[in-house]
Amino acid sequence: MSAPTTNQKLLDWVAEVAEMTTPDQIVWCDGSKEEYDRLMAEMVASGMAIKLNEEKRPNSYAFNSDPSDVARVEGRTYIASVKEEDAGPTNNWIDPVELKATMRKLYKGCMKGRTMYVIPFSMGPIGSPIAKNAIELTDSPYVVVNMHIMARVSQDVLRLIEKEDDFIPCLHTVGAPLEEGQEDSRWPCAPIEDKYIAHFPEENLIWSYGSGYGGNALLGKKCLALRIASAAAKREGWMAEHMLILRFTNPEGKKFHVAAAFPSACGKTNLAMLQSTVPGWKVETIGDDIAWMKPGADGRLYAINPEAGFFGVAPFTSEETNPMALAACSKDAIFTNVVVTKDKDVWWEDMGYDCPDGGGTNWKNEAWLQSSGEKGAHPNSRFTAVAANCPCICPDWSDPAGVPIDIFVFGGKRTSTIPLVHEAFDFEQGVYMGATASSEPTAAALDLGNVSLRFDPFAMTPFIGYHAGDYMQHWFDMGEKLGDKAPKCFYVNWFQKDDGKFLWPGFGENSRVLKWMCDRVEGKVEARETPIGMMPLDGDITLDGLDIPAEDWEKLMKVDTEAYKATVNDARAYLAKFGDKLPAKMTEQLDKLEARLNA
Ligand code: GTP
Ligand code: SPV
Ligand code: MN
Repeated sequence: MSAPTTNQKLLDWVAEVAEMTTPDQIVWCDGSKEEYDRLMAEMVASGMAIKLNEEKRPNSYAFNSDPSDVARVEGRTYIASVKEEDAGPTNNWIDPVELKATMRKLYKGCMKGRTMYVIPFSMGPIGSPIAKNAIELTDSPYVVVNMHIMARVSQDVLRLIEKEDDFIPCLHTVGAPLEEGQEDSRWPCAPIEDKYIAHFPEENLIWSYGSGYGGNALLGKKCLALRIASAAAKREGWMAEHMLILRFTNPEGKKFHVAAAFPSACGKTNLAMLQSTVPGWKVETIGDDIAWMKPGADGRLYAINPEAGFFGVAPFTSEETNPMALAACSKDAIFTNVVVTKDKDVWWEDMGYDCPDGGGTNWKNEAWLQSSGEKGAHPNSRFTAVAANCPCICPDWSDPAGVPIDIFVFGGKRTSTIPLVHEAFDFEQGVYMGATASSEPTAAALDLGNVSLRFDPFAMTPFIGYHAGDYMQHWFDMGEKLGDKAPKCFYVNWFQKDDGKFLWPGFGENSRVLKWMCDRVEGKVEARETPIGMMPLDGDITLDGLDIPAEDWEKLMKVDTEAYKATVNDARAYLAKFGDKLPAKMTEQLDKLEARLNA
């Protein structure tokens, strides 16, 4: 196939990679439906994909990964900046020259027996001043079809690359060359010790080896839109954040835009698609995972969603918890590591009903019965859904200008200590809240080990492409730049438990908390001052129609001073590792909080 571009830089890079990786053929992708259907048909024929029941789930497919390749691998993820101190204490670092030498050895001949796909894609609306043009080279057809949904794949991107002579190169391989006559495995990948998810932030370059799953392989997402973009954003004065974006409209038609940062598997997709239970208030989704934000001409902060689809956690997605996500994947969807039922539909744990016929094929591609008590879907099983198929997608979701953010929300999964909601006194305390956010680990990363709690600044720990201390300083700097136009900051915790039960019903009911935030932005309600921030007065978050005993509400709203003091000590110990890169404003905030707790 002749290359459909005249850009020499791109042609040279493709030729150089092909020479190193020796694929059997090169296919230039165009993002068309014909291409999608052809690749799916090939994968169905090879046994990698399962075509789902056309009546129940039109145009949809299921995949089972290798049991060793089911989530991001943070221990194998590297920020290879030229200087080690620029990667900072939260990232793995290897000297870029050394890492490239190691990876070149692995890349040598790694696409033998396979096709190398050239995927031109844009993160953000094609041609938008905030968007980025990129090329992913991959030997995984699964990656190609997922990129079709998650990014904007089009030959129009090649025209922009020709015009600008610029693109972000993203190289990916599953790391499993095929010898002559060797039969392929259902989900080829490399052993964990050979996997590398490598970023070279000074060169805007991504090299990924050995995994075919999610953020390890769909390089537009975490690698480009967060790690590489966060480093570029620091240099260029904008923000790339692990945040959902939603629009909340009140009965009078006034629109509020909320960007919220929760760690992986802590509720972003759910909040982004929330079905409001507050009469007259409505949520529309703009993004569920990543926000790119720039100050606009009016001095406010404008956000776009750089993605075009949702790569969402399947388990627990039900009619009751997230009907909009279910609707989004009712057609044109890809499912990875869920149960395939006997009539070729999908099922997962806590989908709201038992598995039809009592079982099917589990995520390991084995016959499975629900009565076995074993989980049928992997806890990090995912759906890939077209954003435009979501019934509550915001009509302005792909407006290249973005939406002005009024409210930042931070949070994580904490079964104790952290109340349902509190508000920062000012933006600087908001930055402190975001920077000391903490969460209990989830299934979204493979190798976090046996930790009970981790600090996860702005839910970005695994995604900051540079020194986390400089990143915190960047937040303070953005606050100064935005001045009184900076969003108001809040901290939430939907996950407090008592006797193993959630105290707060969560999901749609979280709209009650969002409404309180909007009332605060408008100055409609007063709040009470506590050592940790401003909290709702009784009655300002209505509990009508909820069955929450008074003592539970008290627990949800309690500031446990002693537990908080312990948290401050933990935060100090955690922040100590930032050394002289810790912003002075962080220490100031710690001291102030401690003084308020001791008062
Ligand atoms: P990533 O895609 O990994 O970044 O995850 P995410 O932050 O989008 O998380 P998601 O919305 O998929 O939620 C993860 C898990 O949290 C699911 O099991 C949800 O059911 C659960 N969850 C989300 N919101 C709530 C809530 O308000 N209350 C409770 N109890 N659980 C929730
Ligand atoms: C996350 O882990 O935060 C995800 C899934 O959104 S992945 O794309 O695999 O990173
Ligand atoms: Mn995420």
